[in-house]
Amino acid sequence: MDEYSLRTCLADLPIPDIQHFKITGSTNDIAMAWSETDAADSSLVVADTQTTGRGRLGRRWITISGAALAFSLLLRPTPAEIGHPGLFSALGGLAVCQALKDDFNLDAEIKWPNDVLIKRRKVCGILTEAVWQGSHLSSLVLGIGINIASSSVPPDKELLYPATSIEQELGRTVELLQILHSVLQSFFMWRPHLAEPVFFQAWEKHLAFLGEWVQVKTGFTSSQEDTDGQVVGISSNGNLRLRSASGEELQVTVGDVILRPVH
Ligand code: BT5
Repeated sequence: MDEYSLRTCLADLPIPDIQHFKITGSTNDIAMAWSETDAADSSLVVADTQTTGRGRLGRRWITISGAALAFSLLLRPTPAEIGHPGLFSALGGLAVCQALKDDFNLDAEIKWPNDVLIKRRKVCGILTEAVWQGSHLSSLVLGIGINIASSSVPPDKELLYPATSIEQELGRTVELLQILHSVLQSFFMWRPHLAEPVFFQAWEKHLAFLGEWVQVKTGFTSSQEDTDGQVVGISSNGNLRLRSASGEELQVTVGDVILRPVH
């Protein structure tokens, strides 16, 4: 990707400034450092490849140059948004789902809290990180990685969950920049609706495993505390709502969702 095409392609979107790297550690790190300056809301960092791309809990995110998208939006939350930092990953997920539907008629789903799946394989990972000044939330960095070409899909030994790419699902090549534009365009379309009923309706419409029995790994330690239940929906603060075998409703605030293994 060259910087001129990037700027030209995104010129119609409300993005005040762009930093583009052929190679960098993590676009989230660049955006977080940028947020310490007077960088404006919706500034964008894009990289062709990342050497230390990351997921949640210090996990690694792999970005293959020319085959994948890796970008981060620096967001200065408005007073209306500031109370909902936990909903931005879903906003990113919704933007990706909508772009894939509008451009390619691909049906994608959001695996709570932060993955986008096509046919139950991960095509996109999202990491939202907050920058605090004392107790004030000064910015949010919304990082999105999308597998475009087949060569972007890491080998199985690197994966916790099966992965795919847009080209693998479509069976033809696609333009990286076109997808970046579509995702950002739908992000800006959805952003004013964050936390509105229509936002939760759209999230639930795209929610993976709705009505199915899942296991949510919430422990992250050797003594995993798993929560089992049937997926009911999303709560107004972005928690995953489950119904237990005894019919009780549970809410999960953090974790990794898998279909419940059959014993
Ligand atoms: C995520 O975390 O999926 C969030 C990934 C966010 C990446 C973007 S790229 C731009 C920005 N800059 C960054 O440094 N990060 C953001 P999590 O749910 O914890 O999943 C991480 C797991 O996904 C890893 O442990 C691997 O199993 C798997 N993985 C790594 N690279 C992958 C890829 N390219 N495609 C599919 N799965 C991958």
